[in-house]
Amino acid sequence: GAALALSLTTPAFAQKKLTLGFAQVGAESEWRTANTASIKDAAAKAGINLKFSDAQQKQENQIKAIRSYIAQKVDVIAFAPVVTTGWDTVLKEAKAAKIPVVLTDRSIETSDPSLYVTMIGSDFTEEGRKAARWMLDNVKGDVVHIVELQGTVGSAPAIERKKGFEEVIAGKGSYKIIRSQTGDFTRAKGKEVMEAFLKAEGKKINVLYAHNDDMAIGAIQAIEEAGMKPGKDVIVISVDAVKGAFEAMMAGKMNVSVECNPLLGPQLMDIVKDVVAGKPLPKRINTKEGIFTADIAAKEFPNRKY
Ligand code: GZL
Repeated sequence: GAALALSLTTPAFAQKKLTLGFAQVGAESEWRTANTASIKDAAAKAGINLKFSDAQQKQENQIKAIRSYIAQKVDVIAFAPVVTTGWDTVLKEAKAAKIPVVLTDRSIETSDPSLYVTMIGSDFTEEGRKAARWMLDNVKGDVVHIVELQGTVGSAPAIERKKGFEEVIAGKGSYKIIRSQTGDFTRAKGKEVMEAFLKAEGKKINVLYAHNDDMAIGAIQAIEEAGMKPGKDVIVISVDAVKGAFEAMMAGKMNVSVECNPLLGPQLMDIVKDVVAGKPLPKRINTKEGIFTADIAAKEFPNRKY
């Protein structure tokens, strides 16, 4: 009848514009800044109406933002869970409101995986393995003393980057993690904790393994202020491969950074459209990423997008 004909001919611009509610972790690192830019840019390009919030790395703020998106009846909710636990209650509220949820970047522990449609992000365990494999191939010695700057306590990247690294050095008696503490993924905290490591262990430290470049860059300042040469006296192994890491590698102050790709925006918008269209999606979508060493940093730098 006429109604059917009308609906079939409704022009694209008249179709309801999709609204995505995104609850971001914060703005703690270069990685996060690039991730936010990618999401905002991709939403605009996809013609998706984006509601965006920054939780300053606090879970209660992310939960508040998700509740506000439920109240505003957005079409889809997406977020990067700052920590892995404590999400079931608010995700049940989203399910009751029939709003699909997509996880980005970091995963969660949940008693009910049906509470989210899919998770798009990096394999952090493999990132930890890549960091350790580079160290075994490039740092030799009868005893190698490692200090570790962990990411945010309870976050998937911190848990899994630690696990992957330790998996590879297990059984290699000469590689020893002598200090390990969180620097909360920030430059300031990374510097502060590295100062404490240096005070306690000084020249005994051979390697720094930092779970992200921002903490590594803060630690590099602490190493220099302690009169040691980062990249030489202390081998610096990091993760993310953001611009700051390339600059440190070109200056000879960082030895390697394992890439963690923040540019999830375009894939996320495709997922949002697929979810609304009711298309089946895999539970886990991995982002592609490599590893970058100081010797190729200058050549690769011009190609970097974040
Ligand atoms: C990893 C992301 C981490 C980055 C940090 O996907 O969750 O959080 O490695 C960021 O730089 O703070």
